[in-house]
Amino acid sequence: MITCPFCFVKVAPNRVAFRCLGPSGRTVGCAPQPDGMLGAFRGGPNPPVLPPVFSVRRPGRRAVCPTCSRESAWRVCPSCHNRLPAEYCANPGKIVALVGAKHAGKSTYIAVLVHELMNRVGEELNASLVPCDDRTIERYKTDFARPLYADHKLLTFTQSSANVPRDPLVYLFTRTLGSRLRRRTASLTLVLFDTAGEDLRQREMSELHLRYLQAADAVIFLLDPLELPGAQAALHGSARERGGTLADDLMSDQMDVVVRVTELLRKRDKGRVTIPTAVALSKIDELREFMERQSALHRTREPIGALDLDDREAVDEQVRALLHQWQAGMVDRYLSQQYDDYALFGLSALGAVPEGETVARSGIRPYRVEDPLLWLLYRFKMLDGIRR
Ligand SMILES: Nc1nc2c(ncn2[C@@H]2O[C@H](COP(=O)(O)OP(=O)(O)O)[C@@H](O)[C@H]2O)c(=O)[nH]1
Ligand SMILES: [Mg+2]
Ligand SMILES: [Zn+2]
Ligand SMILES: [Zn+2]
Repeated sequence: MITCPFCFVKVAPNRVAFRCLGPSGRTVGCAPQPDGMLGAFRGGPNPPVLPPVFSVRRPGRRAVCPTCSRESAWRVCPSCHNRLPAEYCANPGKIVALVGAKHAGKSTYIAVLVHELMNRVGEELNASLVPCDDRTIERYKTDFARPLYADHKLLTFTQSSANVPRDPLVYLFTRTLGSRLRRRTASLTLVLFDTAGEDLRQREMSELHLRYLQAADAVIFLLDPLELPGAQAALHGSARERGGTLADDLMSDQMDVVVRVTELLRKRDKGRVTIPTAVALSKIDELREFMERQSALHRTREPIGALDLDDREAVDEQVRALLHQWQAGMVDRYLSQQYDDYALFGLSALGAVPEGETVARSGIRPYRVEDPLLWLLYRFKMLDGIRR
């Protein structure tokens, strides 16, 4: 079974469909036509116009279109008509889902994480990050990279919720492992929905988001520390005056998303959640001056091409201590009750507090954005852990 990384329907290998390549040059092929199924999946008024989808009795890597007889290797999901990349069919990766409440910093995190994985971190880990379809490439450019990296605009101000597409960005993150003689590759499928938080808060979670979480092999939660009761107070120098109560914490958007998603995962795992779960405080740049200088969250991670287990433990401990200090210890207690395998992180996509609607003049200097991913890679035995 392959799980479609777009609609998360499980597809038996013999049910994979194909899209005709259509006419090109002198080669005949079926004329493009509106694809209602793909249109319905993406939402919006105009369905894309593409050559038609067909299925064959025994699908292999290629199939001959029954209408025009042209051979095609363009495999698609029979349920949503999105392209199923060849590498994904051959080697379906672990699906990593990203969730967080509105304004937790998801868009910014996606923009910066993808950029880092393609550049600095990709190099360090000897890994590639490949978009799974053309739309991911295009949307990353227009909705994420251009506004943030070229125009230095905060993403909140460039996206109105009315035109946020509901299909995810999908990437394969692939590492080459093993010795020279026994090389193999292993992949993570990063499925990045930007709207998840808002939709997850609705009483009726959408079918798509339900399947998304049901298919996930790992979850990254983004929590906005500025929304935690005690952190606000810390920022305003009155940390000790306000005691957050349990009810208070549960009411917050941040926690609401965590609880909803957890309930769903628990149902799936029939008890405690067993998949590795990274819980990351975003925007940590805002709070660094309130942390001790020598602390783990003041250090940068050294690029050693492995997970530094001592550093990992130090960060985990510090974030736990911060949560308790900010009267958000409930978050940690809740996680420890519900999850077999969770880890705490602190990161900053921007690296500095933004100025109005633009990023800080010092530019985008991401801090520990890749940490959750390194830990997940380690958990999936795709990255070594070392003690120094
Ligand atoms: N200080 C700081 N603020 C951030 C960072 N990332 C996002 N923000 C702020 O949080 C707001 C919401 O971010 P966004 O990515 O749109 O959140 P989303 O609703 O989860 O997609 C932005 O407008 C920024 O002001 C960060 O790394 N540091
Ligand atoms: Mg967003
Ligand atoms: Zn699909
Ligand atoms: Zn055809």
